[in-house]
Amino acid sequence: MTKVVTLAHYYTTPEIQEMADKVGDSLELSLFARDAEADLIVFAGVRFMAETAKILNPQAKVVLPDMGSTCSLVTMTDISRLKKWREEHSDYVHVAYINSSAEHKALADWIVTSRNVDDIIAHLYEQGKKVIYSPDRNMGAFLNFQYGYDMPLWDAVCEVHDKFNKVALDEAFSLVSGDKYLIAHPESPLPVLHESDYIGSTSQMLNWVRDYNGNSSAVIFVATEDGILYNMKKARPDLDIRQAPIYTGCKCNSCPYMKLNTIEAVKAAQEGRGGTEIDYLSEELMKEAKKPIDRMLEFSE
Ligand code: CIZ
Ligand code: SF4
Repeated sequence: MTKVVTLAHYYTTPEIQEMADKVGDSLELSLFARDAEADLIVFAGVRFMAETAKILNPQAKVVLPDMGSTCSLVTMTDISRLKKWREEHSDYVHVAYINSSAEHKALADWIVTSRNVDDIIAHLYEQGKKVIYSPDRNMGAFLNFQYGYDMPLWDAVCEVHDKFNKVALDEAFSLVSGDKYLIAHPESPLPVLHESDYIGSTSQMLNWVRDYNGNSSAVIFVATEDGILYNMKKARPDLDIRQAPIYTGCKCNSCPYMKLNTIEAVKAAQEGRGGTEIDYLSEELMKEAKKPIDRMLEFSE
């Protein structure tokens, strides 16, 4: 019998999360995939995550339910331009966010996630290194601001987080008379991060909500993809947790790529009659892409 393991990212719909053996953020799911004893891993997330899973567990058959599940951080990054940028900064250490293609990772010295990026870059600066950061411009701008770095940044954004804005937030805040909090993912623009009470990865934001022990009538606004609200509300049904607004009537804090993981597409992948196998990465590419990931894991684990 084929042993199937289904992984779902927090940004998929509640129905998809219910179909999964494990729900998590991109790093947690990749590590789970690495250690999974499965014949088939169905990765209900986006393509760069399924590629990372394949790089970490090349023996496994990894299937993405819908190959359209890309990410704007990937599609906004032209690899030949990135190569040139890397060459122009040959005396720098290239740190790349895990939200990047396998080709992108192969051009990096370190991979980071939103959970370990602060510590890894601080470690490099302590060693007197100069650092370039790709692909997320918002995250890079935040790190430069927060720590006084001057890292040259690649110019790509998450099309979901980049839409959060201070005007809509201020309007929403003005309608709440009592206590209010904003928690945000660092892929959000700097003016939004300046307004935030807490900035963290998806799992860290979830933990913040879980552990919240302030005024129980406070409103908690969340600036990240809307899928996570399901887990937050499940963890703390007693709290008033709301999506941070983008602009009136807009539901655009939903990632269109994550939402391609429909019930039908995931079911078809689980039954071996649908989805696309991640089998297009050459051994050489996987080897090169794995080096900066291993460096991160050695540092963080
Ligand atoms: O924006 C994303 O895709 C994120 C935050 C993924 C993750 O789990 O780190
Ligand atoms: Fe990419 Fe943004 Fe979607 Fe995450 S939420 S997969 S960063 S487009």
